[in-house]
Amino acid sequence: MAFVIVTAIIVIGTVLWNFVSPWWFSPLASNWGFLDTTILISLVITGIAFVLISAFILYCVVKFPYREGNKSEYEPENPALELKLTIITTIGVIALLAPGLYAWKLYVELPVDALEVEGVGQQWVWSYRFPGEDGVYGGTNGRLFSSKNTFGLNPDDPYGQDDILIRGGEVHLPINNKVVFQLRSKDVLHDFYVPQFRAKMDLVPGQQSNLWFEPTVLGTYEVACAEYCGTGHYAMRGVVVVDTEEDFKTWLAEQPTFAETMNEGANGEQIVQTLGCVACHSVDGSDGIGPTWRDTYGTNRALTSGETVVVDDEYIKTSIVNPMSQIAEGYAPVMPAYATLSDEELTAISDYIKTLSE
Ligand SMILES: [Cu+2]
Repeated sequence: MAFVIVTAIIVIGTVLWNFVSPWWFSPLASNWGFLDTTILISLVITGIAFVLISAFILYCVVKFPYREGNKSEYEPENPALELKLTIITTIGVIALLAPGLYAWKLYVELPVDALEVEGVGQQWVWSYRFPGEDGVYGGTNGRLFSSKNTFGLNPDDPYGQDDILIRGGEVHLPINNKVVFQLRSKDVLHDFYVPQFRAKMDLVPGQQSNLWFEPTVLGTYEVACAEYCGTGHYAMRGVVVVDTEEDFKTWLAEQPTFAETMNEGANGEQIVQTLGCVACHSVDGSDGIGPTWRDTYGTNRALTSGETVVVDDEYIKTSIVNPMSQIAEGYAPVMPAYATLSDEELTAISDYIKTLSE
């Protein structure tokens, strides 16, 4: 009897939890309400199956308890019952699958009249590219990636010159406008996910994946990488700001084109944002995967080798080019080497870190 009572409480509690739980969908801010409906249909169908099967088990426990001399009947075939169960199960499976397949069809059919944005993921930062005035993206090639040309754009491609580059992790989108994201990754698997938009897509190195949605509520939303991508995965965050059409246009006009970024001098703050250094090294003093940069220039640093060194230009530059040669005490040896940075760029980074100690 105790089994029946405890099981009944668990079943009733599980069902009730779905109604009182504080963990529900975040407020919807896109056209993908149908995805919520699909999840709810699955929840209701599996919920009904769960309750019915649990009730059947409890009924059997009560109705057929063990008694001396009782014997169970041997009944290997029961065509009528098998037919009934097959029909019910088939209807259940169809009801579970059909809404999902329909949603997937809508999801993978890209709208033609949409605004196009390219989303680029790398450990552990997001960046974006708009095709610019001509509406055509310039060609890219993985071999062209550098600390300056972080999108790997072909500098000789006329279509690429006006491409608008968003390097700081914050992208703006106009409200009530369909947006197609073309996603690519520079290193490992990532996943572009804004919970309020519901839409979600993997970024796969070496290929392009697509995602579309229509933002329907003004506001600021967090992009969270939803595919484990290394030590700094938790810090791979970005921001999507949904603007009015007018605000969006003003914002877009202020962003640099590819041609402009290729002509600009080395800017330390820009470089560390573009390379994603700030995912691990905070500028506000908080501790991260690596040491913070706030108020560290000129201080002493203990290394795992037992030595103590002064944080100066030399130490900073060596740490970037050859991080394994001097690991700070208390931190894991996980920093990638940035050996392709020019001396001008290294100096710019060091100068930037220096300004954080003044
Ligand atoms: Cu990631």
